[in-house]
Amino acid sequence: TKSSFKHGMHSYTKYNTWKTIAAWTKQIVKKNSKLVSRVKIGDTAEGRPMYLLKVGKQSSVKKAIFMDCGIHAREWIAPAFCQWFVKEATEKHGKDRTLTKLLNEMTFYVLPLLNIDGYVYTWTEDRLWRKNCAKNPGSDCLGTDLNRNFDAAWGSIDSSNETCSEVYCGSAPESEKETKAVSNFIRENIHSLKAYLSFHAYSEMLLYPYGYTFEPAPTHKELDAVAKAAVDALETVYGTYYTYGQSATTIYPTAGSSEDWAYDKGIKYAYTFELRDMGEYGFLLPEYLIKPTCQETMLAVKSIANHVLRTAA
Ligand code: 0X9
Ligand code: ZN
Repeated sequence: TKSSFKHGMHSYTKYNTWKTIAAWTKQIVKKNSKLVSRVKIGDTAEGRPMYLLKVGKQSSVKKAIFMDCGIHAREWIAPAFCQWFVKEATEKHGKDRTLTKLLNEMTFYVLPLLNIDGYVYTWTEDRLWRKNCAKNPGSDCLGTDLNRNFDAAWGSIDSSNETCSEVYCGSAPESEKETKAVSNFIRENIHSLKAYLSFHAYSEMLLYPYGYTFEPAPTHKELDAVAKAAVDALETVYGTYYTYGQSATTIYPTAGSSEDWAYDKGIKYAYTFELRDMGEYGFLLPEYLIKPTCQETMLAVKSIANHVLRTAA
């Protein structure tokens, strides 16, 4: 078609450019208007539109799950998963029992690419770029680590005030347009939101709050049980071994993450996924591994969503 010629052909088993992903968000709505709609939640520092896909059978207020992919620019498998999730929803609604029930009774807000400017930069300038690309006044170094910029113990642990650092936390909580857009959307929809899932790579881990303190979260027992069930489901597909646990102790302590912030806003089921692999390819996960990674991750997401549907008030 004309649009695939202009933007490059979209593929679920390849890494897509932002242009292709943006065109895809429009196409998928056009082809599945009963199940998917598109909302612009803001603009990036460089002025690109941030598109969020609302996925699920349209009806009045339902329990909702928010998913962010690609906070970190170089973690390409994360946006690939968000696209895969929407594909599965549109192809399997009415066919897969579990997914149909979930989509009928819940809304999934899928942000396929949070850090768009950074992602574009990984295609054009530096494949291993992590932060966004906002200019830092008085500095030659670009960017803030958006997963240090949320208003959760901001600036305390594993964050830097140095603009050139990979974990620069920004000039203030939510100083970045991308963080602000997500936080505003969450605040506006807080009453329906029951879960927040943040997708990263790599390490094969499922993490829950807190990252900013070694104190266990008040509901850590339930968070742990739900994580265990999700990881067990994931492992049934290819036997991929995931570890799970509190962020601060399982990976390392970090302040200002989206997961901790969402949890402190009262979103009970807040998780960070570190997708494949274990470091063999790391951020450069080859395209032939997109499909198995997404297939197994689907089972974990469905497991968490099922739990949310059954239990969250
Ligand atoms: O450092 C991060 O932001 C995440 N790891 S990554 O390698 N993808 O950069 C881990 C975040 C874990 N979540 C919390 N600490 N809350
Ligand atoms: Zn990351």
